[in-house]
Amino acid sequence: MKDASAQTTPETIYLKDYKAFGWQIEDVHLTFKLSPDATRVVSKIHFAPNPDAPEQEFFLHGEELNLIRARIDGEAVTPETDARGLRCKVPSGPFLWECEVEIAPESNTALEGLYMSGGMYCTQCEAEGFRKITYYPDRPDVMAVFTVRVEGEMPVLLSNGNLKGKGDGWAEWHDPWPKPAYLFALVGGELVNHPGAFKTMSGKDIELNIWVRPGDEGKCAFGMEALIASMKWDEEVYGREYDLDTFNIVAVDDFNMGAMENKGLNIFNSSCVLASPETSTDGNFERIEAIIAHEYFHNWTGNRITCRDWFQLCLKEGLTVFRDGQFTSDLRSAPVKRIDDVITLRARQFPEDQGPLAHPVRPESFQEINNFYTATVYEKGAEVIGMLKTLVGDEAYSKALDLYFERHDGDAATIEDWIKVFEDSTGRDLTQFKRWYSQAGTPFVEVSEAWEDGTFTLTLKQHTPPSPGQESKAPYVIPIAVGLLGPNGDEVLETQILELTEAEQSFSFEGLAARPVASVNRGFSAPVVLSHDVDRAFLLAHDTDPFNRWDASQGLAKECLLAMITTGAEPDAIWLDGLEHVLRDQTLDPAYRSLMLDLPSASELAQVLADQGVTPDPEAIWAAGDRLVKARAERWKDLLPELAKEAEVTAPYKPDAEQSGKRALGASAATLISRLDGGKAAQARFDSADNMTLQLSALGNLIRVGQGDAALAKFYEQWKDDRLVMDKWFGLQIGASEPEAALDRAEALTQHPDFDWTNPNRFRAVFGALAMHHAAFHHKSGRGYALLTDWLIKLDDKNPQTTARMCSAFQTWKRYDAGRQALIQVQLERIMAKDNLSRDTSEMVSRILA
Ligand code: 0A1
Ligand code: ZN
Repeated sequence: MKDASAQTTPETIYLKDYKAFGWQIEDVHLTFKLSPDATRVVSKIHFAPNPDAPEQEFFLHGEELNLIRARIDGEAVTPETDARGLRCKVPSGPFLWECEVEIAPESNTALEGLYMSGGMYCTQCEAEGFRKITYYPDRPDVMAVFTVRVEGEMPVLLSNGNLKGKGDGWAEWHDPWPKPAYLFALVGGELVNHPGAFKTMSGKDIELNIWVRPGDEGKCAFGMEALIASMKWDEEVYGREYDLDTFNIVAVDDFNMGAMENKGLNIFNSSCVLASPETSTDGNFERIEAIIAHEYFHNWTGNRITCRDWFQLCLKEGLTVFRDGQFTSDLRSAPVKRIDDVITLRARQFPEDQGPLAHPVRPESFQEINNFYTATVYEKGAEVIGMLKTLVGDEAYSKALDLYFERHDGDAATIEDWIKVFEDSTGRDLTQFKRWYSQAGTPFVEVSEAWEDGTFTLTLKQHTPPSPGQESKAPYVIPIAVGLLGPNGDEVLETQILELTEAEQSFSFEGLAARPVASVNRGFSAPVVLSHDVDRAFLLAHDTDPFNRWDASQGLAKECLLAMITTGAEPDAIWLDGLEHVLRDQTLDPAYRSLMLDLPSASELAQVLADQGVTPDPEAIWAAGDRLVKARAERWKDLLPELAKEAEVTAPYKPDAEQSGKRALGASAATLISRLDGGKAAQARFDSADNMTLQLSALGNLIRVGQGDAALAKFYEQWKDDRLVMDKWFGLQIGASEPEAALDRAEALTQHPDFDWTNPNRFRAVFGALAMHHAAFHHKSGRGYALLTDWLIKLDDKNPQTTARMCSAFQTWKRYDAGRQALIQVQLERIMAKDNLSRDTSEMVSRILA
């Protein structure tokens, strides 16, 4: 029997309905008496009427709370409660609200609010988790100063702000900076700290700590270095200084996302902070550095200036992603970072923007805000800021940011505020630019050329296809960076920014001696799909813009694979020759050359085929990719050992850009070599590996050539007690296998005793790997779809957030043939029919089905 009440259509919230809260909060005092099944939370809050708000009933959010008592100005009251919160008659002037609730962190498996992970208490309040801790106006525009007393038997008791006192079984914290409830945090546990220190630009000494479970102390040093580097960078580049006495980071094993920027007490998924050379890959190190920076940078872009409402999420996320990208570019290689970002954008954001889940960078409605922590809000949000910076220039960008911090410090701001800062500081009208925030969909830009009497003309046409709820789109302001190359490959026109503002517009370049070759959208200056009939082999050979040189090769790779898929053509020799030339150029960064060797993903090829009106066949895409890899291995059999040799690292392991670039090139070469020698060299690399980067890439190569079983068993024995390494073991054997073997392995792994499916990292290790394995997931039998669905249905009762997020594996379903679409539809309908389906999953699946 279905529970009818749980299946009623969830309420939709609209941006246009925003209304300020009727009260302001002077201060909040919270006392926690921690207990796994009966934590008591006592709150004392001074409310005063908000003169700027419309009159309204007093409503506090509250979910899954057991109300023990409530008082107003010392008098007991009996509020009306329902599943969403509490209503109460309150005095017309200021009053003191006191309330006690009981909650059970032990049985909180949604990992939202106060929950337990490996015996430790921790919280996750963004976006709307605080309402599972106590009754409160849980909305980002209500900001208050918090004082928190934590009582519990654990030796370490943490909250936001500065430590005011502690004793046996208690600690008291005070955060002087007004903050919204989503930035509240509390941690209690048997933790050990890796300490650090930082002196700020004005000479203040800050105590730093990374708190971990005993046994993980050896994996904190890198995170601490990254934190210190971030603090320094934000002072030097943005003039932002840290503002508390202490900065704490805590590692938690059960976490739905990467990390959380709670004021002064960042909580991290342990996979995003713990690192050691033996257990982490170079990629893990780089990601950890970026996430630590991201969370730290939120202290200003997110915490000191927060969002008025959740529709403005990109205000903090787009800007903070943009800032962490600048940080990585400064510390490592800017071109490599740009290419990595575009790979992610094309793999994650473009499919979202071109499918049923498309939404604007600033959405206008939602049912469950947790479903909008998306690649569009984060990554496209950052691209929009990049475009703004390109349009106004570096200096004007810095000035605008100074004004933003000066004008809005302490505010809960909006995108309008953000845009106004740029308008006021540059004098530019940004009305049209703002469309990037309100229109969904990836723009397509078509480039055509004309050449006459020394004048070269580029005509650019923009078009953005319809997306859910938005049938027609107005033109965007698109900054297109263009350079021109002469016939001998020399640059005859340095990079210029063309501002495309019309649906169609022409730009002329006069006085040229010969017809040039145009390098368009250099550095991926705008997040668009470009179609330009250009001599890509020439750009691969000569482009001075490293991004476009790489992208020329990607374009050739796509053309080559499409021809192999659709006509059975042989691999394109001209492209492979051009690529070989780049690979042999030792003046180029090894990391860059390794990226040159990467092929476009199967999913991207499927999208390109779909864009051309051809229904993608996952089996054919897999077969063509496999044929191309073998052909490249054969063709380059002399070059590969040379690259492997050049890439050898003899110095002690360091996860810096230089060494990791070499290892990446070495791994690319080794992958191809393993296709020639049946895995002999990979076995030797695996046996002698003294770091995880090497060990894991060798293991992947062995699995791919069908020689992985012994190595997998050995790896398991070596690492079975390290949960983060075991996540890699689970994921890799699916990701590196041939399609049918990948499905067999995925099915078997879900029965493995170490498959702790309630842990989001382990769940994602298996199902993330399956969903990313294009040919396995889209196997014509439908096995991949059914397996994922079985487990999504199982997980939904425990953890709606992770379930909903993983449903996006189905978002591209309309690209495929009728048979596959029917198989997917059955699964999506099975999810919809589940009893008590969560609001999160229900919203995602209905949008995908719509
Ligand atoms: N603000 C965090 C991301 C985050 C969002 C939601 C969470 O739980 C539902 C957790 C973290 C960031 O951008 O890093
Ligand atoms: Zn963020």
